[in-house]
Amino acid sequence: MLEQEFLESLQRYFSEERNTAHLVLHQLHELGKPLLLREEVQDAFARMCASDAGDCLSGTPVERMLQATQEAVIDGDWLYLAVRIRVGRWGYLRLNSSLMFVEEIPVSEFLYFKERLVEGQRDGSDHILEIDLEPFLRGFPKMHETRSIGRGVEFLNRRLSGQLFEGRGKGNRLLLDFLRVHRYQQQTLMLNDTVNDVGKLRSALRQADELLASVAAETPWSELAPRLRNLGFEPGWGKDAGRIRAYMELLLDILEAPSPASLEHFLQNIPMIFSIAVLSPHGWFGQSDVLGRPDTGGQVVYILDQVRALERAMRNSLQEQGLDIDPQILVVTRLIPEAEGTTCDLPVEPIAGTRNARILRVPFLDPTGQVVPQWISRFEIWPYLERFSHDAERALLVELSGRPDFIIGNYSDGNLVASLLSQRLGVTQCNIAHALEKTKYLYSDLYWHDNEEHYHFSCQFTADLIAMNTADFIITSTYQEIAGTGDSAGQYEAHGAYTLPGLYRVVHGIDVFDPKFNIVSPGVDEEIYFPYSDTDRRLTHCNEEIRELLFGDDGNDRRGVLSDSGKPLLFTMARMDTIKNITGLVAWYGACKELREEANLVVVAGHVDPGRSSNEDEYQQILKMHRLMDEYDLDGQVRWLGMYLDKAFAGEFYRVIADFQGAFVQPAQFEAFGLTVIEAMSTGLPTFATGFGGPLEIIEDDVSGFHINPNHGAKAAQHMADFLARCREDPAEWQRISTGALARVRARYTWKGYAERLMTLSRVYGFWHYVTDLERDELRRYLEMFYSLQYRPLAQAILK
Ligand code: UDP
Ligand code: LCN
Repeated sequence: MLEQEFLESLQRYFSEERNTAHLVLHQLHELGKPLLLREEVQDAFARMCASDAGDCLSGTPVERMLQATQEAVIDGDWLYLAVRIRVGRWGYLRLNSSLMFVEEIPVSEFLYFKERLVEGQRDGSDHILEIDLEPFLRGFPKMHETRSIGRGVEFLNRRLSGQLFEGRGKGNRLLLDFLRVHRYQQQTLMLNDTVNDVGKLRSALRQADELLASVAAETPWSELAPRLRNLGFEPGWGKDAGRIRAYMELLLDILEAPSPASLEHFLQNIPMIFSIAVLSPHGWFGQSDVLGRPDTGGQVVYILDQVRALERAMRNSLQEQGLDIDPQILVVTRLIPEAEGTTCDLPVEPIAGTRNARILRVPFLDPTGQVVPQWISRFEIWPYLERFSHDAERALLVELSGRPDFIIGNYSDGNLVASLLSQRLGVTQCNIAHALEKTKYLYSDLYWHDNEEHYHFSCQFTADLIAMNTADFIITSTYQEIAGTGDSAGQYEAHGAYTLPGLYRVVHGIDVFDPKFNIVSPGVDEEIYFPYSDTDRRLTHCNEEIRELLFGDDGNDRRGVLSDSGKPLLFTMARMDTIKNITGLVAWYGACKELREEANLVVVAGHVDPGRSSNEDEYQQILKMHRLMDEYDLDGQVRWLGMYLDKAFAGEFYRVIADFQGAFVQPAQFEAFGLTVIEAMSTGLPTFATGFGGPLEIIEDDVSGFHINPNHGAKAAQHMADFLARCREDPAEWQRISTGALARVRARYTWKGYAERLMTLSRVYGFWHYVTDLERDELRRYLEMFYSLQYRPLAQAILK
């Protein structure tokens, strides 16, 4: 809803300043486009302001309206606007340039107008399935401040702990019950049956406190166990007297007068997660030789690093709690019999750098029960997931000898399977999107039909909607992933309201103010991506090979030989798909004389030989690269390596580029997060990265790197040339950004911090799940119906 005051001022303006208002609407109509994006509206408005008539527009409600417009839809005299007044706050307007009136309309009317644009006037019924999840969320705590977005757990703790412990000891009783449910296999943890009311718990805690005060703080649990057991305590309170006592005192404080902080602190250490299932069904999931294949990128790197960090955090925390338990983590993915030299045909594979984590592979079965032997694109996997979820469940239960304590979904398919599994098993579910496809492709919702054959977005967006609403909590790598910036909508925010014409219309899909959102940013493997200046740790044995790669002959999937090897190197590395925009960077470089003078360009992406590509998008990009190399005559200044660098080698590669006082460039049209950006920064390499997506938040412009606008390539190239020229004159400039980059990653992007936070969230949400009805049964039932009636037929249709 728009603010009443703003609406009234707008209406007043339309009646009092009819001429100017008419001019504005007329100019927008004159653009001759039925759909206008924010930038187009802004550009048009800037032109109006610059014209003679434009002076009087400044400071008017019309200016405010257009500044906040995210989307405009035009048909005849009608103009419909989606207006984002603040982060996460939307309103919808319709305006008529003949009648000169403006009014607020409901979101469904705005979406209906858009549908008509695509479908034309419908014959007969206008009926379309309308999805509105808002009624299910009424009465559920919701945040209001934009600064609270992504900090859901803090809000929930504050809000619910107050409610829970209000009046007549209900909260204490629930807490007691919660402490009595913990078990590991046959072993009871925390409290045994003798402590069956809050009075007894208090009394047992007091007696334990006296006992613990009388022994040395280092006295281990094993020595104290017989006496503490008599009081009702089981393992899980701490490894020694000092820790047990501190933990029990914390509980006494909570029973006396709880605070959100003490409750979070207490829950942080509850031994309740011993095994985790991480779902990532699609693609090639392996530990080597898989990166760079279609669909296989940062998600695999992320999960493997995440698992290592989680295992470490779980083990530390269990040890601190005095439990000799080996945590188990299983990454559940699909088994691909035609594995092409990878390990993707192995049913179980231990994960290097862990004690007990494994990849568990379960094949996709087709409707006749036959194993699907080959890799299939992530856009085609929808019909296999339901069956996969059952097969994976059986395999998981066997492998873990029981159900997991926590399920993490990854990407749309993993999140959907996580939803199915966690509902069947009654386990806390966390989602990680990695990249929400809807925001990656312009109008992928409105024109879903046109893309259906290739992308099956109808399935994916339906799966996303179900999974984001079933998840107990969602973690994101950045704030912008949830709620964007002051100017542009976030990836999740874009799922608030949209339409798939002819299929269904979503008037309330997800709310960025929902406390299920938490920002937990990933990190880099610090053994691999360390600063170039850590000379003792450098992999000097790689130097010769790297020099050969950079300056050796061409041929053998390499193109270009750098004629001046003394210049700084600009480096880029990514999967070669259109959105990564590697060809964009090559074109900017080719066209910028100054940049070509300052630096050489090194590209690690795709294949130089198009015959080696197995993917249409990559193939087209490769052909374009060759065209650009020819057109700009780049063979002496661009070194293109058609290969994937092994992880450890990649770490050293970034550092060698830093030795050359070079820079890393991430030129994507959109990047959901961008692991390469934090990798480069953590080696101390100044980085220029796209302003669309995660890098906008990772990098503080001109402090820890630079933002570039991929739509303004010439400017971006000049920006890089200017920086390198400044560095040439004064090496302190390069150092300034390099130091800023290192500091930024250390402060914000570490796996240790990630793992500790995620484990805390899993426990806290698990607790709230237990003591309140956060499960929202009505919503669950509604989504089950949506799954059966909408998702299933869409998915099954893919195989027909
Ligand atoms: N990568 C790599 N070698 C290569 C190309 C990429 O190790 O030759 C790694 C890169 O270091 C990063 C990941 O692949 O860890 C790519 O993740 P990012 O988030 O940048 O992009 P995505 O591919 O997920 O879209
Ligand atoms: C997917 C992407 O597209 C990247 O931007 C992320 O960095 C990666 O997943 C890991 O989350």
